[in-house]
Amino acid sequence: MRLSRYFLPILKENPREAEIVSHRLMLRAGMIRQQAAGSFSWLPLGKRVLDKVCRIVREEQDRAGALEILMPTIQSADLWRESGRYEDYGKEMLRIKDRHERDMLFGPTNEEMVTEIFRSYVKSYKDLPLNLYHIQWKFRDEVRPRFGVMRSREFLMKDAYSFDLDYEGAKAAYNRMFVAYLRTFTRMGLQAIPMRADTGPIGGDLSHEFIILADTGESQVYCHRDFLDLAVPGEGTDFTNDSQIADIVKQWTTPYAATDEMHDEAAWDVIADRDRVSARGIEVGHIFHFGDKYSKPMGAKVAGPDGKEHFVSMGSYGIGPSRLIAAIIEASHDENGIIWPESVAPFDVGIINMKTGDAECDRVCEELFAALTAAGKEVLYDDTDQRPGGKFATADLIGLPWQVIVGPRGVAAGEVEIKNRRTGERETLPLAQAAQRFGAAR
Ligand code: 5CA
Repeated sequence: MRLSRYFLPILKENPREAEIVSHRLMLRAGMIRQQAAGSFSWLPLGKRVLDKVCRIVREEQDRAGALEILMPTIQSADLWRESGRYEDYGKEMLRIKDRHERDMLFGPTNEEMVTEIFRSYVKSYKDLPLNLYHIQWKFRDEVRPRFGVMRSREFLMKDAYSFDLDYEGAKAAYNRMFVAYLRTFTRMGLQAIPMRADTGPIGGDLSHEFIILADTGESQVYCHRDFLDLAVPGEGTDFTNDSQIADIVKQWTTPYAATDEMHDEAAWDVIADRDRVSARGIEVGHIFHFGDKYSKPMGAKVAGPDGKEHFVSMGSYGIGPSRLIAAIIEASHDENGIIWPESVAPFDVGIINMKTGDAECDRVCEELFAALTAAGKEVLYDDTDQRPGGKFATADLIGLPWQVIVGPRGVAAGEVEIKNRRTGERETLPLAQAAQRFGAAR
């Protein structure tokens, strides 16, 4: 992509409304545009990151055996009357009437709708286990939308829903999502700690929040230092092996970890001072087991091996991709801007032409741009006529992992400079090697 043809509305000044660094940097880097309280458009740079985050989420859901579907955002109130949540949900639910005066709502979550799908088709335990997920916009009329996409009213959610014959099956499904979550967040460069959590309006008796430690987090959390060194399960994890998956969950739930609502002072007191981590945290994922809370009132049942009918045992599993992007920035930035982990960076490499219009600089940049693109790299080529200082500032602000800097002096000597955004390390390389460095053939 050539920057001269791109839409990257960079802000020079710090927007006054942004209280935390991720919100400030997302606005300054031209990733998002606020449209109303707690509602944002995703501009090209932001959309690329959102897509990469969703792709990782999807890959790990699929690996764990979940199946992707897509349900509508607007739901019928009647479904929610069946579960009893239409009255209970309160002001956070955006209620709408259609032209026939029928009560509708903008979905804050999808337990009812997915249970309706399930009960319409699945009648036998032989079709279980089943886990259906989608990635879809949600609306919650939050009292205090704030911090940009961190707590917004309209936000993207990956929500998965598992159906099993009994508690044992449902626990195995819960465990698979638990392990998938560990892998998902690690792949985005985040250290997420699973903590016992309150179930709120979703309900149920077993629940974990996945928390990223950050000073700007909205929750107070408590955990054992051991979590900081636990190894995350690798790509080869066998999600069909229930006992292996249960062992991983056991390992990750044995040290103490709880959010404020679930905090247990007695258990906390026995942990040595040096092992205690009491910090602020950002909730990026939340998983629930709630048994027959929805299947019973909504009549979702299957015939079991005993020939009897059983209400299915369910769980739901949420991740907020839009919030995750803010969390990644909170965890990875410096005074000059964002530092993207390679897995979610909007582009892999930025090429900075320090003297656009200079025939040799232009030629070298074009060659590099072509070679890196051919090597499968996503490249943002700054071919604008801004001064070098401005280009460097933009490159640091948008945080691509690598910068290739092409200036007249280097080009005359047959060299370019490569900068690693994270470490700040710079290296001067002969032209031919620069492209090879990013995997291009000679
Ligand atoms: N149905 C369940 C799980 S599928 C559910 O709704 N869970 S939740 O309420 O905990 O939300 C799931 C995830 O969505 C949260 O962990 C968080 O990452 C994200 N999320 C929730 N509210 C917001 C919000 N206001 N803004 C941005 N992301 C949010």
